[in-house]
Amino acid sequence: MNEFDFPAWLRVTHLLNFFLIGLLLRSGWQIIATHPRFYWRNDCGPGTEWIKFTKRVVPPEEGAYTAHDDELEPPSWLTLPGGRNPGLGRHWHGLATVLWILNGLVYVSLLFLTGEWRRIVPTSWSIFPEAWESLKIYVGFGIPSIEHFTPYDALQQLGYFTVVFIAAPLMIATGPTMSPAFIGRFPWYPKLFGGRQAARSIHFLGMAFLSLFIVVHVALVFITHREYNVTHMVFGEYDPARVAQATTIIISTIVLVVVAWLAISYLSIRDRRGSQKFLYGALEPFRRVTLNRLKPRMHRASVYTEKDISPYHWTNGRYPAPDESPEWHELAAHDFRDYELEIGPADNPVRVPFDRLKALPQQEQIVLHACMQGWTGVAKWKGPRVMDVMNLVGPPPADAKFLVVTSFGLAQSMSDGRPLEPFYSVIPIEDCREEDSIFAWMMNDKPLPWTFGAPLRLRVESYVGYKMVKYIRSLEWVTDYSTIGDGMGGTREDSGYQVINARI
Ligand SMILES: Nc1nc2c(c(=O)[nH]1)N[C@H]1C(S)=C(S)[C@@H](COP(=O)(O)O)O[C@H]1N2
Ligand SMILES: [Mo]
Repeated sequence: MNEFDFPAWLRVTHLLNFFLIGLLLRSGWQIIATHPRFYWRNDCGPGTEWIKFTKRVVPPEEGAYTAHDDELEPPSWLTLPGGRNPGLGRHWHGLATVLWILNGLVYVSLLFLTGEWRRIVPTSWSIFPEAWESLKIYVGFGIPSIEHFTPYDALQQLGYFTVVFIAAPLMIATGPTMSPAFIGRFPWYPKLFGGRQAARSIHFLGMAFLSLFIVVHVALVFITHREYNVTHMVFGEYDPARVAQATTIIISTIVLVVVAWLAISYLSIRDRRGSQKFLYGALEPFRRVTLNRLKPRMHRASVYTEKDISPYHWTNGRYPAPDESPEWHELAAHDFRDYELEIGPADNPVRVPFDRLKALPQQEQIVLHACMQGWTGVAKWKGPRVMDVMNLVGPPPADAKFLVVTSFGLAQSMSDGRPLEPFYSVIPIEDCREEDSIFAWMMNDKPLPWTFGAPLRLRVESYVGYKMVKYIRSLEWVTDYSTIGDGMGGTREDSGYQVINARI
């Protein structure tokens, strides 16, 4: 019927694409479940969603209901890996993205190198009237006759073109707006899409379009001239004698792929620590040549202004309950006037009075806070720089590699169910030196509210939110963190299986 064949590379990349898209969609849904609301504005204020997948109502008072409380628990047959595992979902999304892009590059390169691009790139404007004719036939539950398939009919060709050259690039372009490391280096980037939440919404709409496409596409393969499609897909050529065989092969392949998707979910849940380490290891080489090379910039402050400050800012991590930290409540009762920051080893720290921190040079920054769950908020933070505070007790020891920041507040859960330990995070020394790494004690021109980390909280703007410890009790330089907690570099890494001490 036409000069196009279905070479092996096309059939293989097509199958791989199917498998990888499944991983992308399912891990993407996992990420959505951690904050099942979509917005156009960066504030993410309650009631400003344009679509949401939860019936829960967010009380207007900040901190009364945390993002953690809002998380859904999707089943493992639906999402990757399922349950409350946003950390692993994000890891899988990252790995599937890398593999899907590599596979896509191979496909598109070969498409152009072999001249096969004409199969999906329309070369005449007549595609539009022809597609309109096709549409009329499909809508009337008819099928365009086989001469119109070169190798696809006009409507399908337009559909494939849109998927490969418009939707896929848009997904790739909006993805990095959800990486704090990327927007730390290119703070202006999300503005191209109308802001971080608008980009997230576009990414969601792209997902919805691709999902719909997949359903229609698979249906059409079996409905329109099935004998041509199935034999082409499997054998690369039309063979009326082998239609049944091709159909069986396709259906069993689909079943195998679905089983593989499910197996990956259940295996990840069964060994979460193993999956975390495996996925971290698999992605690290790619991070090394991409995100890890991005040195954050200081001009972030110029991207957001006073008028961008969010009227409502989501929270995670409540202030300590009275029985969790009587000490914190005692300090809070006196407006933290007696607060002393402990710097150094736990058995012999230097106690730095709050006033000395306030007497250091102060830095103010209006920035976008991005929680890895998906919500964002803009606020103005003020406080001394991390290195200035640390230098109060002398220069870092020669072997200092990481700063351990520990909270008065406790973790929400522990990986092995042991009694809750204080929330903490490990920050590499080079990130402490970043210009806008500060210990904030002011938020939006007022002393830090209880909910947002009083009396002192960390801000490292190129990080996802979970590294920014609130209610800071103590700081300590270490050379190695493998003996602290579960040894993964922080509470969220230990018990949330988040990415291990890397920029994401
Ligand atoms: N002590 C403590 N600090 C914490 C947390 C926590 O649970 N406890 N949660 C972290 C997470 S996941 C995020 S997104 C930010 C939220 O900061 P915010 O509540 O000021 O918006 O705090 C981080 N710091
Ligand atoms: Mo977070």
